[in-house]
Amino acid sequence: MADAQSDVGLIGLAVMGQNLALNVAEKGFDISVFNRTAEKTDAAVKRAEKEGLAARLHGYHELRDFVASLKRPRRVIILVKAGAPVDSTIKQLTEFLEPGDIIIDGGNEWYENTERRQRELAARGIHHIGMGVSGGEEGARNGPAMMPGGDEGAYSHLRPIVEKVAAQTEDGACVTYIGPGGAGNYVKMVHNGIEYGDMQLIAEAYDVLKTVGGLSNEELAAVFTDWNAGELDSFLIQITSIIFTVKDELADGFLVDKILDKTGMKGTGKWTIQQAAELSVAAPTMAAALDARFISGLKDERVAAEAALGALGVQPPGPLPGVDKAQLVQDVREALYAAKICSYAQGYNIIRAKSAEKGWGVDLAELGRIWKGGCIIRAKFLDRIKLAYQRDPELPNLLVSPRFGPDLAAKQAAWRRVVSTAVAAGIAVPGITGSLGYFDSYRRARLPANLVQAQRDFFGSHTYERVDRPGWSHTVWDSSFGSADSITTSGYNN
Ligand code: 2AM
Repeated sequence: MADAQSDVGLIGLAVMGQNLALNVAEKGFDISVFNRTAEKTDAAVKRAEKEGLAARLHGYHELRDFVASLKRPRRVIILVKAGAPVDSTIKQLTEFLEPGDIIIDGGNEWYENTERRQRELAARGIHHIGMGVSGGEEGARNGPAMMPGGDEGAYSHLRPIVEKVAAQTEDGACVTYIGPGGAGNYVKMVHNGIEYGDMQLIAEAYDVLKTVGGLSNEELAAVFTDWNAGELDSFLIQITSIIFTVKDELADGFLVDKILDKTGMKGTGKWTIQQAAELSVAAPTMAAALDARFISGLKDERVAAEAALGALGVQPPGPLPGVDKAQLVQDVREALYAAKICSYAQGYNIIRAKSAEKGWGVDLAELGRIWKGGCIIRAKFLDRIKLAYQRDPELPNLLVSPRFGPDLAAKQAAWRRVVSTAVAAGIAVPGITGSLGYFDSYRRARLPANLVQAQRDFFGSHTYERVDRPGWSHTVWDSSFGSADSITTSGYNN
């Protein structure tokens, strides 16, 4: 194929890349594809033939030919492993690119790597867009949510393609320009942190219903199916309801019960919590989800601890006698929803803080809109988040939005009952509890932080502010602990 004719190119033909390439072809664009290992290119071409898309998907074994097949400005999506493989792919690719061409990295890349590449490539007139893609393999094939960040002018060349390739909702395509620099990767990272939180909250709900309520898998499937018809309507609740119905093919029983209780992870959740700490933004629900994954990894230690502490009378949790199952199911549903609102509030506040620090101008309402479809956290309630930020773009916290405050007020009794029940039964619900602690801290005008300030001043002369007069004070709380000679001094500046 000598004539430049493809609308877009894609490098990296693992499953996500193959699926995205087929999706692009299906939407009526010509796409050239390339992979380091040629067999995957051939496999992608074979799949395109099978799916009736061979006329639009063109495989290349040489990078030079691949680039030559693209219309200018060339748009090349790369979906290779994040980190060094992206650098080496860009290095090889840029040998054949020209000023004005656009590289789009669709991987889960650390945002600062994207910003470094943007600077390096800008020196050669090449644009680089970091575009988070969510939706898993199925989303890539049928319509993911996409979060592109970088030069807005370069994005305008990409927009007609991604707006067709993205998932579609009644509210438009699940893609929007996120902001300059690494904003797109950053928002995708927090999306994944929110996803960690959602999955942990659902797992805790499952644990309480199963362990305290004694619900069978059939009952759990019915409960989650019912929940998915209401305010909890979401992809993760839906797939959870299906998981409970799947029988084990190798033995009797359900597959879910045969799966080892050790959670894997790839890093975006950890990055989110590191960022929360960097920005001094509280994110206890997502942090609980991350901690839960760490502890889940200690399977052998947990088995030994259960035996050792069991011998001392610390018994594993079990069903509570006389529990009202219907009430428990209703309470857990409300607790899950309330806890989820708090988790999203944390995620949105991380993005808000970073956007302010970097001057990205991220539109939080738009994130609610594009996450309504395609991505793993897609959920009905994201529409309400969109409306909350449309109504007040400066909203300090979703908890005080007129859209969510009343929900939290209405659900707090059930939420507290679930936490009490779980704690009494000895079931860890750190996500649901973390959310409640977040709510209970944020909603109080006065916290016990006055005592912490007193302690800091006592042992470190860190000074404190008073509630009744301006300025900073220091007190010698007990002269036997220090040598300062004045009792109170003002004007400290810590
Ligand atoms: P491969 O098929 O040749 O291994 C996911 O691993 C994708 O990233 C695959 O398409 C893989 O190509 C690609 N990939 C991983 N490391 C790479 C590298 N250093 N250079 C180019 N592509 C790489």
